[in-house]
Amino acid sequence: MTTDLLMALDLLVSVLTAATWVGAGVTAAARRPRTATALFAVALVASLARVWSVLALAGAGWWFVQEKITLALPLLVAASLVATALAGPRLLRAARRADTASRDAVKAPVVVVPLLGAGYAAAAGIVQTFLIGYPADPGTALLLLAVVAGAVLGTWRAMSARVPGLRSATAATVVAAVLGAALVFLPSAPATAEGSAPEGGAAMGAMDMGATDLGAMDMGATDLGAQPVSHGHSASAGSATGGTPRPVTDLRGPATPPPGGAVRHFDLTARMATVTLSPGRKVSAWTFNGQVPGPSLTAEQGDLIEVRLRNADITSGVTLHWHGYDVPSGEDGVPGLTQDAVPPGGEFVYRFVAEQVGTYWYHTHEVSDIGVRMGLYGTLVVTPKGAAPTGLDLTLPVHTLGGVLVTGDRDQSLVKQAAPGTPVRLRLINTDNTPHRFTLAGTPYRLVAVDGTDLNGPGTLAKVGLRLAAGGRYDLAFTMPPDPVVLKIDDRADSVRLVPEGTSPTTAQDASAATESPSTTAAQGDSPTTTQGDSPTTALSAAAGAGAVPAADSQTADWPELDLTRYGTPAPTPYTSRSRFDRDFTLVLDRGLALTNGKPAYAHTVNGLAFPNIPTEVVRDGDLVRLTVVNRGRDTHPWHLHGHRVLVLSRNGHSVTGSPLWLDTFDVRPGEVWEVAFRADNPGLWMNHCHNLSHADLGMMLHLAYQGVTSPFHGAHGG
Ligand SMILES: [Cu+2]
Repeated sequence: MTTDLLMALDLLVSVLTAATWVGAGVTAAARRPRTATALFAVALVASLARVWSVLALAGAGWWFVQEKITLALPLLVAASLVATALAGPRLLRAARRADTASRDAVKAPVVVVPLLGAGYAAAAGIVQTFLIGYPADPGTALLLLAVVAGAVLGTWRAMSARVPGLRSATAATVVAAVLGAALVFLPSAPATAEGSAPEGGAAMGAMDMGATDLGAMDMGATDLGAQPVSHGHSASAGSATGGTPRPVTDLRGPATPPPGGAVRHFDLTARMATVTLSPGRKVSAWTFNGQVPGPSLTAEQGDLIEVRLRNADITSGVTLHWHGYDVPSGEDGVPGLTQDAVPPGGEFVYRFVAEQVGTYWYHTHEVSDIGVRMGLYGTLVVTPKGAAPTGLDLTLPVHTLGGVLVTGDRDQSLVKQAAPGTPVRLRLINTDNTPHRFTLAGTPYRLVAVDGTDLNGPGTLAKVGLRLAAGGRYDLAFTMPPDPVVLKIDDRADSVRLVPEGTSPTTAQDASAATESPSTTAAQGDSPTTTQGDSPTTALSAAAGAGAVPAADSQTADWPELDLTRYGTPAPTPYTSRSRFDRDFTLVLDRGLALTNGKPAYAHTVNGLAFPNIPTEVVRDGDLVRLTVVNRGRDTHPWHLHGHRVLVLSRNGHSVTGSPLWLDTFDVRPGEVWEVAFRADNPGLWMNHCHNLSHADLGMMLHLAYQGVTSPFHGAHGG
């Protein structure tokens, strides 16, 4: 059973447990001994099932059960035993007789209070998991115990005029509550995470491994309510132990290209504009140069990319972050950390050498949840020196703009002609907050690159679904067959339709929807013939006239999802899960009550905390770093580290058996555990965050700081 399923099952069992204990108590109070006894029996079975489900979940790792094993389960077991001992015999006796006297007997406090108490204890465990999550600490444990004790005392007092020892019990409860609240809410000293000591092997699912990590996590737990550790504080903490402090503003790209490289200059102006997605469908957007996506930036490897960003009228400010591109830290575009956001009327010039070949994208990082959603993004494609793409090379950013799925700059099917035999490359970019599923029908193909990095020995694919994480990129390559090829997104309408040259694309759209390389062989489509208000579905059925894809291929929803960790062939990597790591960080992702930007919120948390209270991860230049990311929640978290690509070591304890996987964004689904590694070889101050930007906005981000690098910026929130 998957961890996700076990988590759901455990939740179901815990709800059943709480409901049946409370039900038994309520029916006993209502003088219905038979119903109460039946519910009591179910509650006992449910409680035992809860013990089983928690222990089963523990097999996935300590992170998934820490608060359950240290508090919820002991509390439930103790309360169930008390209820069984006190209420059990009386219920059974009354159920057998069922006369008035025994009916009256089961409404006595000695029966009702323990039954309800077990229900409160079970409910407390659920509340703890949802509101606090990982990790449980002594403060929250005391608070929870106080709440349960208070509820039991209150119930007892309501049922009986005389409760023995009420005063001292109440006093103890109040003391526990105050002590717990003090532990939870009083600030402790700010902290940075230095990473736990190297552990050697990477055995998964072992309890001792989790227990080791717990030691490191305690630091985070006691940090709740601490002052922000970021915005320069983290950096100065690092510099205290490092060499000469270096401001991040010194870590900039060169002014001139390396020998043989050209300067690729681009001007981007952020401004509000209305964009047309299809005839009749206009959307107001935040744009670069009046268009969404922004201008397509292209360069050859070794060129100097120089981008002058101006802000016309985006009042919240704007920056440029180069997603997946390992630029110098001062060019990374994180407001409040590497620069100040560019205000209306302001400008900022970014310069960096195009060292990485492949498919990337750029977007604003100021109030990025809104900014990117509104359209402040574009594509960046770098090709090898002197090897301009041949054939048809399409860059296809996929985005939800104004509630409509847009491929390139259109919400309609894009139709292209290509001569059979033409090499085709489709560069898929997910600029949304959630994953998209791509299918390609009509031809076998290869997934040749992920997040800009070529895969090793990618095999031929057909009839599979490709799930692309938010922020991620896939490059698909194939040779144009004599029949049409169809790319679908989320198994809905045709997104891109390639038809053999000579076929009449009767309903072809304007071919400008995607970025096209200069060498493309595709012909321009006819002028749009669709009428206003055409839905994508209509466009699909109309476009079907351009040549039929075999009927069997149209049911793409059934196609299995490609497992990237098993695709392609292995190749040597500079480090493996058996390497000795200088730093070891664990990020447990969850939801819970936490302060984010000074306000209490039901936040997306990392180790129980939210930005900016999550300890900054500190590394030294040259460190080999292992990052373990655990998802305890019910949302998918596309994890994204700036400035470095990471090598996937394992997912859910299984090593990568296919091509080495170098990613800049990896989708950590509910219940998953990812181990990734990277070499700290790009000094600076970096964001390490969930690329579901609404999650990041609700606290799910932290900083990774190199020792000795400082930031003069204290302004914006860095999101
Ligand atoms: Cu997330």
